[in-house]
Amino acid sequence: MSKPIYILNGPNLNRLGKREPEIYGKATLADVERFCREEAGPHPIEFRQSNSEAQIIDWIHEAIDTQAGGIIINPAAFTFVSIAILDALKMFPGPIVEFHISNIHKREPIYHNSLVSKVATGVMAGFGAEGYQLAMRAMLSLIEKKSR
Ligand code: CA2
Repeated sequence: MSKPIYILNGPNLNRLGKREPEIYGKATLADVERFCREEAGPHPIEFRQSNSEAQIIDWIHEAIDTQAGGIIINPAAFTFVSIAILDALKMFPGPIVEFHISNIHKREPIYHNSLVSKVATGVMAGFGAEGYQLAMRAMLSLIEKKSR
């Protein structure tokens, strides 16, 4: 049985599709979960969202303790400020894909310095909510390469 891929989403992403469609598009978080499940096929996934930093850290610990196959994480605003999430991710031995719906580098300077990028295997930004599918494809490929 393959090890599950964790898809962790940070604060405010539960509001996706309801505000600022010019930046984040019209897809809801439920649509995003569907994109991920479609791309993952039979590969098990754990799709989660929380507005709490502590909850996200606990889920990263869960991924470590259950030897998850990989983590795709959109830490949202925690990306730029959470040393605690960075420290938790450092303990995860598998592939990590940092994902952002918008191109954070095209935005205001407060969105430019990701702490999570320092530990991510790869970073994706600016492909819209559908980009989660690309992130899942990238993750499956990283897991496949690792198992060969
Ligand atoms: O582009 C992304 O995915 C972000 O991670 C989204 C974060 C932002 O802080 C990052 O810089 C880039 C913000 C998420 C806010 O979510 C909303 C959802 C619906 C409507 C408004 C905001």
